[in-house]
Amino acid sequence: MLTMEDIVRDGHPTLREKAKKVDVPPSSKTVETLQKMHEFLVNSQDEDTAKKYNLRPGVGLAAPQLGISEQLIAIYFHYDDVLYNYQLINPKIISHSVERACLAGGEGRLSVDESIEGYVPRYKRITVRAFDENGKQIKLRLKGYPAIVFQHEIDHLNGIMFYDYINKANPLALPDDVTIIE
Ligand code: UDB
Repeated sequence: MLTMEDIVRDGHPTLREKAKKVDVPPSSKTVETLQKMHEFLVNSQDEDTAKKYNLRPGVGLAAPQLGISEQLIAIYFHYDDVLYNYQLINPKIISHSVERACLAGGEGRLSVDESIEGYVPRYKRITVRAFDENGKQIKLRLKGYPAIVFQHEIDHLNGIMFYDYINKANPLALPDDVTIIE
């Protein structure tokens, strides 16, 4: 199983690279990597397992966070009684709203130990095209918190960090018309 030791720290070069596209249908190696990423998220949200291995409860993980420069993400969380459980290959935002949204408490990241304060404005609604772990093409429409999690993970595939979006002069400055998600 993966633990925090498998997650690269901020400053690791892979986090700033553009991750490579992955072959579809996926190789058994790719399927295995996705499965491990999924398992890490599930373990991290299980109280006993998280305590035992000192895991921070994660909602999403991107392959570059494991030092693997490939376009793979895993997502696992419940929101509004809906389970968002995805293992995606080559995910891409194909359209988005003009409207923005951000989390009231800002964003953290598994690769960043210390907390970095500030609003991270993102698109309020996105449409994502990707392949699932079976190599089937899928299209997802997301809004609000789920849209933010997907944008956070897809950014990792493009070498982008959440703190790149924070207004350096005034981290709590907000552009107009941004919905704040509590
Ligand atoms: C996370 N977890 O996984 F609202 F039970 C964060 C970390 C960085 C704190 C581990 C998280 O937000 N968990 C969470 C949130 C809840 C309720 C709950 C657990 N990520 C994903 C990540 O680092 N991927 O690269 C950071 C999130 C910040 C906003 C979107 C993703």
